[in-house]
Formats: sequence, structure tokens, C-alpha cells
Amino acid sequence: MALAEADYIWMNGALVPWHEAKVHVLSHGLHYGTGVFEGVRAYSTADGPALFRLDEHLDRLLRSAKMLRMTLPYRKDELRAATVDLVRANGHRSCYVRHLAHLGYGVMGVDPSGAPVHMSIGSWEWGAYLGDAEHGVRLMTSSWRRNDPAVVPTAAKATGPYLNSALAKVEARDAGFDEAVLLSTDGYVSECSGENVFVLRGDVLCTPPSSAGALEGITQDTVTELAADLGITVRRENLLRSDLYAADEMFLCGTAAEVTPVRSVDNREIGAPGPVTGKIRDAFTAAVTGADARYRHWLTFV
Ligand code: PPE
Repeated sequence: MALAEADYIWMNGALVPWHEAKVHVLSHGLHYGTGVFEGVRAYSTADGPALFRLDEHLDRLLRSAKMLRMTLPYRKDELRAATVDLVRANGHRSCYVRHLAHLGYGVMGVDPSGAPVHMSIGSWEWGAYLGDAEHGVRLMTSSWRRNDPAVVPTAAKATGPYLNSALAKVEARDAGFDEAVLLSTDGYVSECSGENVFVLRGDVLCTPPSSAGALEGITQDTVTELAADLGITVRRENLLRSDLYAADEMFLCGTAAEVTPVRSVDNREIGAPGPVTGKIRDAFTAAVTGADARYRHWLTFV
């Protein structure tokens, strides 16, 4: 997706002009995928732009860094302030924000000891992430299996392991689908290349546990809470590929993708966005835009 350039990037403590936010080609993270990142959205609200669940995203960034034994040079409150400053400086009404901590220039070889940790925050305006978010997207089961928690810490949002997502995404696009759904090495549904999965079975919403290799999604958590408030039961349980084919409704969720209905999986039609998906989407919109006062504690105003 082409990038909509903004004015500034926050880099190692200062706002720098967009085109000056550069790194050395011998940066450790570029060679070995040694980095952790986050994606947060800011939405336009009646009280100006607000970042949605910024604190939870920063907490996950710190957890991811800990899993990789990276010591971040900034505290959470500093990162929170830097994020707000950047969104304000770029003058966005709504945007996507990308936090990245990567190992920089200074040592070579797999052993990361002694490599400096660099931090940056970028923001840009980002519309619909997946094809036809209104009418639903078409998925295919990837021939690639999801990263296994015994191979990499799948609960860490780390850069290197995203090669798995990129391979699956390219395969799905080449085959004419919008997105790939990946199975774990033992055959359970894990997640999509950049979203968690929800399936409606009867009147119960089911979503795979993180033990199936899925990221502990913040939107997945948001949907779980919104569903509970709507009186809908949510279960964390392993799903089979055939559970997707038999789903009454299905949707994906993630910061970039928000709540996106699924129209078909491997050419088995699930149907137009169903009523439960519609209710969750409406509740999500009301929460992120500040229209529903019950969820205003999730907003950090810019
Ligand atoms: N699984 C994966 C693999 C994933 O990348 C994301 C977010 C999620 C689940 C949902 O997590 P959360 O955003 O906390 O609800 N994917 C991010 C990056 C997408 C990209 O192309 O880059 C995102 O949505 O920000």
C-alpha cells in the first residue's frame, strides 16, 4: 500500500522531517529482524483526534521488548507523550501510528550484544486496510503454517516473524483472495496475516487462543468486551478449518483492519455481513469515536 507521507517522524527523542528519518544499511534489525513494533489508530472525535487504547499498545510494546531481551531507552510515559506530540505536529484528524524499536548500527553477526536500541514513531493517514470492508473479504487458507510458539515468541509483536505473514499475504493475493488465514502447526486456526479471527456459531462468538500462535490482539480484546456488553457470549477456543466453513458469521479484527466481515473462506460462502457482525462493528465505531461514553477511558486525546 502506498504511504501517505506526513511532515514529521519522531526518532530517538526528537521530531525530524519525514525524509530525514533514516537508518544505516548495516543496522542489525534490517539483517536479522531484531525489532518490536506497534500499530495504533487515532480517530476523529467531537473533542479532536484521540488515540484508541494507546496504553494497552505501549504495554504490549514493552512486553514484546522484554520477550526479546531488548532494553528500551524510553519509559512508557515518555512514549505516550511522544506519540501525542507527533500526531499533533502532523496535524492529523485521524491516522495510524507505528512505534518501532529496532537494533541499530554497531555490531554485526547474529549475536545482538552491544547493538544500540533505536526507537521511532511514524504516523500517516490510512484508510480501509482490507479490500471491500463493507461487503466482506474473501479468505484462503494459507499453505504456510503460522509461526509456532516453540519457534519464536508469537505473543511478541516482533518484526522478523512477520516474514510468515508476508509470505501468506502474497500467496493469497496471487491466488485472487483478499487475505490469508493461517493454521497452527497442529492444524488449528491461528489468525490472518494481520488480524485476529472471530467466528459466530449459533449465538456464541469464538476466537482462537494465543496458544494457537495468534497475537494477543488489542482489537480482539476490545471486541470481547463490546460483545459482553451487548450480551453476546465469547469463547476462547481452538477452531478447526471446517469450523470456518460452517460458520454462521465470521469477521476479522485488528488495529489496521478494524472490524472487517468475511464473505467466504476457500470459496465456501459465509454470506453477506450478518447481524451480529453489524452490531459489533457499530459498537466498535461508537467506542473509537468517543460516541459511546462507556468507553471513553480507552481514548487518549491529542
Ligand atoms: N494478528 C496479527 C498477525 C497482526 O499483525 C495484528 C495487527 C493483529 C493480529 C491484531 O492485533 P491488534 O492490532 O492489537 O488488534 N496487525 C497490525 C499491523 C498490520 C500491518 O500490515 O502492518 C495492525 O493492525 O496494526
